[in-house]
Amino acid sequence: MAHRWKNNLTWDDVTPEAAFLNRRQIIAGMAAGGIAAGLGQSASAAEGLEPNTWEEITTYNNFYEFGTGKGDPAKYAGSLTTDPWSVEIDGLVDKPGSYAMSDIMSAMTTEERIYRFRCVEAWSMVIPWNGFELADLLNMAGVQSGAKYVAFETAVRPDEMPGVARNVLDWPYVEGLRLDEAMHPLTIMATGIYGKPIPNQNGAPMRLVVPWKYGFKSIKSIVRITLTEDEPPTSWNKANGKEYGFYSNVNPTVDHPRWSQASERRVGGGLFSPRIPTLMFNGYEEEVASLYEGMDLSKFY
Ligand SMILES: Nc1nc2c(c(=O)[nH]1)N[C@H]1C(S)=C(S)[C@@H](COP(=O)(O)O)O[C@H]1N2
Ligand SMILES: [Mo]
Repeated sequence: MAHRWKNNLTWDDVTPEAAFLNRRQIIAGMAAGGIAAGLGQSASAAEGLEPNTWEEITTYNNFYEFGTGKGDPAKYAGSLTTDPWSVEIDGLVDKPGSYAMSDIMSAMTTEERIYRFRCVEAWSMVIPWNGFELADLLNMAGVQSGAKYVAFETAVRPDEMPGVARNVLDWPYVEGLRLDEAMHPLTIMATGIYGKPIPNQNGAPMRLVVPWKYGFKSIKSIVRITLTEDEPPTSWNKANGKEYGFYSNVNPTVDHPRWSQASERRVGGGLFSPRIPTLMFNGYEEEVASLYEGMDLSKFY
């Protein structure tokens, strides 16, 4: 299933000519008046030039089960046993049960997806994931007609996760998507980065990636996937429902109560790099806007 999405950056985008262009000039040009003239296009081209380094992607993380510091996951997640691993797929599916990760990997075809990744805290990266479409996994289990949502759950292992001793969140970390969001071709289960197995701090052996939503929707180290009729609870919404909604679509026009979401800091951009404008649906508007037709996005934040 090798879809080529217009906004799915690939290594083909990294041309010598493009690399020659001065990124700051491109961004300054956009700010000076390029916004109306197809910013999405030029922005994705300009940003696509610089996937973040392996070092940046694997040492600046949010994975509170291992601590709340950005460096904690890289320090402590090595202790997580990720092999063997199994994922319970249950609820409204034809074939509920415990699926061994090794069986999932042999059934799925992985491909590379270079996606923008935008944390609600207003930092961002460009990450070359390897993975497969969540739809393929859900279809393997057989989604029943009554299913409207998909709930996800992360492992809780106090012995291996020093962060769960503190009640910064209710454990396990849980997340959810509407079924159409889960089945969207941009939604993937990531099992690798830069062609290598995904490191524990990034959510080994399998984590969700929903590139048009804030990063906290992309739940890590998944042990359970449940098809439900009702909207499932989600960790950050439970912790602070005024600040974090169920949808959490990247939206530069809907600010977080405590900070602006209009721009973001690209990790690794350097001390003097300008903040870059945040794009509607993180730059995937053309692909996903129709999912939210008629919805008030400031209400369903
Ligand atoms: N289980 C679990 N999943 C999680 C988190 C977490 O704390 N626990 N943090 C989320 C947040 S806030 C972000 S921004 C991303 C960070 O992914 P990364 O470390 O691979 O960049 O993971 C998300 N998934
Ligand atoms: Mo985040």
